[in-house]
Amino acid sequence: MVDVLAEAGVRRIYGVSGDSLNGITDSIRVRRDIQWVHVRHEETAAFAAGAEAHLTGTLAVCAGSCGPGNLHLINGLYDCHRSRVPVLAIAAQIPSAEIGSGYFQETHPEHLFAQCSHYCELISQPEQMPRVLEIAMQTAISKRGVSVIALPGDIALKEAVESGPRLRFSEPKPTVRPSDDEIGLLAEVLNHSKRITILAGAGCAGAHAELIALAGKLNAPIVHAMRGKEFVEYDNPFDVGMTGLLGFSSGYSAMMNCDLLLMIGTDFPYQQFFPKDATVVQIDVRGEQLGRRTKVDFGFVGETKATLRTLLPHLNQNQFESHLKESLEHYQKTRKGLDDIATANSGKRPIHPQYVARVLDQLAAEDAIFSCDVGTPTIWAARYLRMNGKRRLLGSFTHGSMANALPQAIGAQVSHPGRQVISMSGDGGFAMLMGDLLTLRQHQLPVKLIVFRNDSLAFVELEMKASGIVDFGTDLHNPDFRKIAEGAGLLGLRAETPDQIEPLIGEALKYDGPALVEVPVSRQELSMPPTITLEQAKGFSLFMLKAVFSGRGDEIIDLARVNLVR
Ligand SMILES: Cc1cc2nc3c(=O)[nH]c(=O)nc-3n(C[C@H](O)[C@H](O)[C@H](O)COP(=O)(O)OP(=O)(O)OC[C@H]3O[C@@H](n4cnc5c(N)ncnc54)[C@H](O)[C@@H]3O)c2cc1C
Ligand SMILES: Cc1ncc(C[n+]2csc(CCOP(=O)(O)OP(=O)(O)O)c2C)c(N)n1
Ligand SMILES: [Mg+2]
Repeated sequence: MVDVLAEAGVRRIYGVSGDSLNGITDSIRVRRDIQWVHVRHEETAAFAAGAEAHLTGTLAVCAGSCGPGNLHLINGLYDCHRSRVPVLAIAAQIPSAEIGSGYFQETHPEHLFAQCSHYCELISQPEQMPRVLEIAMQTAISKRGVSVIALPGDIALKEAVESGPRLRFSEPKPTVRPSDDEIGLLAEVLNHSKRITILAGAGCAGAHAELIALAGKLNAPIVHAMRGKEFVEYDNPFDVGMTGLLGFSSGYSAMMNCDLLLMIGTDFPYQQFFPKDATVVQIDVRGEQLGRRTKVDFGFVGETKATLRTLLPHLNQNQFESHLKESLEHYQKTRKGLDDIATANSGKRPIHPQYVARVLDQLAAEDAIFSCDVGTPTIWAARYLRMNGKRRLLGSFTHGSMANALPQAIGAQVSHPGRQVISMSGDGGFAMLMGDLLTLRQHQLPVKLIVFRNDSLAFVELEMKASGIVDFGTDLHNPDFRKIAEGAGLLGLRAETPDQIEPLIGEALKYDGPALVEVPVSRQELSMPPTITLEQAKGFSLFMLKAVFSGRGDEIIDLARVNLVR
């Protein structure tokens, strides 16, 4: 089994060992070409493998021992599967003769992982190997997502019957594009439209030049969806920002004010941000994605690069410049508005998280790899990190799980030893998988952790406020994170005032080893959506009423101070 993995280019397995995994870990122990990356929680292993797979585009592997060991993988595997990154999970199983007896640690991985995998099978005899493993790997790679093999510890210790891998071909990379007739139809629809907006997502990876050429031909502003940020936003004269609750108002209005919306490689999930009257055209490599999020008038199956390359010669130059011009002007205003709040606040507290993100963006390396926790760090990353084609951005954008940033940073750093890796952690998210701080020292991983300490589950608090609920259950009584970092053998730093942000982040980034910077940031930073719906506005006033009734009027004043009086 380990031979097959190594032959396929797998260089490491993330996991926590256990009796049922002994066969595998013992095989790894004696060889140099594959590493066992020992983490402190299996969820970390799955997120780390997902990060590696996202960054490299190739198969990454994690493992958990029987029962609770592999059960801990599950949330991370959901994230990998939903983000469509190729990950193989080895779920060790109890001794084969005990299956079905309610034995110690017995679970049924084939059932547990069915929903977060394309392929999930039990190996019950050596003759199934390497075929079942190879099917699992092929499925993870070709369908993009998770495959799981459940392997009882006793079977793993048996002698192999086959002597080596069966499959030796390289990964197939066919060209997929719409038929000539469909390209003709697509060109005709685009050639007859005036105000066109492009919504581009992660499916535009590797097609930057084609996308820019398309926008030029169509005079179309480009709005991006969050997972498309790292591939779409940079060197892009047509960029008008993101849309969605965390988006820019310019992204929102470019989508709402077009006659034709051209969706390319995106699964942007929020229906209310799609225009109601525009013609919608969608291009996606997966047919089942067409029309999933909004009504689509013309759907095409194709990879972005191949499709746009074939399409471009058929397009006429769009002559209507006003939509692009207005959208770009709107973007400049929005960008300035966001930049104006990312200030040091004349050295006074509270520290604005936007400022921290801005400084991080300015000081980070040209090819830094960032990860951001679900919660407000996702907002700051979306709005203040500048991508450039070399930088990368990891998050739990589709599954939306907290505590993703540190584990993803681990996978990024292990698989990219020379690169600067920065985790933008929430104080809630960081604490959730904080045990893996120890992994940074154990494996000498020079990850830089920036902990946005707002002493709350601030994103949830914001959601509660916006829906008119008085926030509850969101307080965090935090420890001294700097001391925890020091205790774990990291460089621990804490910024007290805005003017310490730059020097301390600079010091952490230069430090030759893992470092944590704890930054107390204001709790009540409103990350207002690009447009406030009537319901949300109502929600806010209701919140204010309820808060005043419950004697928390001081908090409203605080909220106003942070957001209005800067
Ligand atoms: C707290 C939080 C808040 C969020 N708020 C926002 C927000 O305000 N705005 C926002 O945009 N996102 C937001 N997100 C992220 C959001 O949930 C989605 O994950 C994101 O919008 C999807 O981005 P995407 O469409 O680029 O990527 P995906 O969802 O990964 O979609 C990519 C699509 O491209 C297709 N594809 C892949 N490869 C190719 C190819 N070669 N050619 C053609 N097609 C291809 C795929 O089949 C898929 O349909 C938020 C997430 C969190 C955690
Ligand atoms: C595993 C998990 N639990 C709960 C949630 C709901 N949730 C979303 S964001 C968030 C708050 C995150 O808090 P923190 O990491 O401190 O970031 P902040 O928003 O405060 O900056 C919570 C509880 C979730 N997304 N995932
Ligand atoms: Mg917090």
